[in-house]
Amino acid sequence: MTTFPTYEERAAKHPSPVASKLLRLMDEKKTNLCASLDVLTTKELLDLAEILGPNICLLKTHVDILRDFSMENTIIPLKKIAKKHNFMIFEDRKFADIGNTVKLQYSSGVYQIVKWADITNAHGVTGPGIVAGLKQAVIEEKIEEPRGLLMLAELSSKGSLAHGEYTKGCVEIAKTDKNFVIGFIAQHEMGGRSDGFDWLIMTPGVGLDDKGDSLGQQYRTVEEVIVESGSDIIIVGRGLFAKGRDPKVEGLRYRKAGWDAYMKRVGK
Ligand code: BMP
Repeated sequence: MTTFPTYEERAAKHPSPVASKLLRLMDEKKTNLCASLDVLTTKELLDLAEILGPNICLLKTHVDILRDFSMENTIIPLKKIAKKHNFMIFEDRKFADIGNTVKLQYSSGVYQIVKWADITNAHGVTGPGIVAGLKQAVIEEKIEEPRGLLMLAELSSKGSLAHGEYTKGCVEIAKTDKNFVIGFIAQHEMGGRSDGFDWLIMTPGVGLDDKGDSLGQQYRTVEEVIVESGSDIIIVGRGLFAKGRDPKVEGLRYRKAGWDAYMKRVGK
């Protein structure tokens, strides 16, 4: 049977400062839960961040959904809450253009993602220039805090075209920059820790009560994702805060489920 190293062991050896910081935080805080907050207003985002903060390692945003986004009223307070509760921020931007365009999208416009998100992600459809372009934004903007990128290797939605050769191609693109690319949004492990790579696998499409939604989302349980598929981080959205759910209660519940599954995986 394969033995899995702990988050702590991986943190100590990881070549990426972002991945290392995240793995250490997960170990110290005892959580592998990422809250995905697709909400319409800054108030809802900040309120949920405050409630869920103690139970999460990572908070995932889609800032283009917010009706009232601003650096001053959204990002500055969100960063304060992240510091207070010790979690990192992942903007789920899903970049998908040529290198030069994504460089501009990452650094400029209304959102200036490179300035505040520890982690962002990209599709592999345009080829390795996407990694180089995003990395150039970090360098040219002289961002001092470490930044990390996830490649979208597989998707949770029904009928997704991201599988087989496409997924393998994403792994090859990830290998072009092992300090900047920290892992994958995926449904399974991507080659484990072979060849000197220690990819972080973050998995959306996780739900303990529902099987999916009416628009193609498909949910798997925490146990399926962490123990059977070898993922590192569960990404949970509506399972935490949909109408009728108490985010405090659900935050604790998913955190415990995620941690218990991790303990089982590492054989503790
Ligand atoms: P929910 O748990 O409410 O279904 O939300 C899932 C979140 O994860 C959404 O923000 C979605 O954009 C994202 N996501 C996903 O559901 N499946 C993927 O394969 C990739 C994603 O980023």
